[in-house]
Amino acid sequence: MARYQNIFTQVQVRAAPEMGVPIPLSDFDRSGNPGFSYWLGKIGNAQIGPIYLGWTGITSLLFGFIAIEIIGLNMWASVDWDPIKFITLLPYLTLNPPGPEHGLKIFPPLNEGGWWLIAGFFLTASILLWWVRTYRRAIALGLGTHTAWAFASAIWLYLVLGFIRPVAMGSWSEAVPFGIFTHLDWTNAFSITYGNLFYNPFHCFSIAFLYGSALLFAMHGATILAVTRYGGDRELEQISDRGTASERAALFWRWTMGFNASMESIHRWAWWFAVLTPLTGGIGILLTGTVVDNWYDWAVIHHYAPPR
Ligand code: 07D
Ligand code: 07D
Repeated sequence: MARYQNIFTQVQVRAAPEMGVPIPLSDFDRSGNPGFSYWLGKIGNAQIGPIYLGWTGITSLLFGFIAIEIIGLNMWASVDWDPIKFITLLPYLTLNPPGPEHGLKIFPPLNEGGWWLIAGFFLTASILLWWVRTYRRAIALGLGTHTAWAFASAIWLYLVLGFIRPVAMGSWSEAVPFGIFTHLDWTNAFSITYGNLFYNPFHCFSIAFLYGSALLFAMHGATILAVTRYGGDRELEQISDRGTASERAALFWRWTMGFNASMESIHRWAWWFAVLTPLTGGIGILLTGTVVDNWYDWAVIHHYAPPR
């Protein structure tokens, strides 16, 4: 039976759920009884599950839940346990790191950043366990570990922001607060404090890769959608069994730009642009305050900005 004609006209499968390729896994690795969702089928695969939890998944979810719980309860306490205020002011509530007077103390008073440290510990453990899960599941399925390493790049920026740089600066007070708008206030204050982040070349790199990621994603998504009528959305088959789709897509880009990425290399382009966004960003943040105190002054000295 045809699975789909193109990605817009998927035939939604309603047979016995597909449990995946036969590989030597225990039953536990395929827990859960798969179900189907018509609406999810509209944007992806209609089958939900089997889901793998395993000990890394369970502990990651548990630790993540503990972190969110600590953050949420502290926020609720900050509005005197008023449920209406908690909901209406939620985007502006915060759990702040310890003040500068506590330096890198491991046990500052709970209400002076102690809760922030505990929440941060559980959130970090949760994220790292989720990373282990992506790595181990990829290995178990016989895949490359590209997803895990891309995720590691985001984790690098997260760790620089909340752990590595504060430790290098000798104070938890340098870290990001837990709060929707307060983490934006922190971002703004960080830029001002260190002399305008626009003059940090690593911020520039990060932005170029971020914008580049959006551009590449748009170009690749558009190209594949444009050739679905020739079967282009079945990208892999198009690599080994060249049909008109890949060739037309490639020719389109040679016509318009003189150059085309290959069906394989476009994914490397995308992976690298995405990975380099937080990777260069993390370098830029780590240098701030540790090596460079004022990026504008630095830029003037290094002829990156015109002389004053
Ligand atoms: C679409 C995948 C889904 C993920 C989502 C995020 C939470 C947080 C809050 C417990 C693309 C889920 C959010 C779990 C819950 C509490 C208190 C990913 C998608 C929907 N930021 N940031 C947001 C985080 C930093 C900045 C939004 C996290 C740095 C700016 C959301 C981190 C700096 C703007 C969010 C982090 C910074 C945002 C939407 C960690 C510099 C916005 C995110 C762990 C990099 C935007 C109100 C999104 C916004 C926004 C989460 C770090 C700057 C709340 C988890 C410190 C300028 N950030 N952020 O869609 O609307 O990501 O803010 O490091 O304008 Mg942020
Ligand atoms: C945050 C990686 C950590 C996330 C992880 C995810 C969960 C949630 C969710 C279950 C995003 C964990 C997930 C816990 C689970 C569910 C649902 C990645 C993160 C591990 N900036 N800026 C960047 C621009 C200005 C500032 C990067 C633009 C001003 C600071 C990016 C502009 C000032 C920092 C970028 C602009 C300023 C940045 C982030 C324009 C503020 C950083 C890249 C047009 C007034 C960060 C070197 C990224 C960085 C960063 C873009 C302006 C401050 C490219 C476009 C001048 C302090 N800025 N910025 O991938 O790396 O983030 O800087 O004006 O720390 Mg900036």
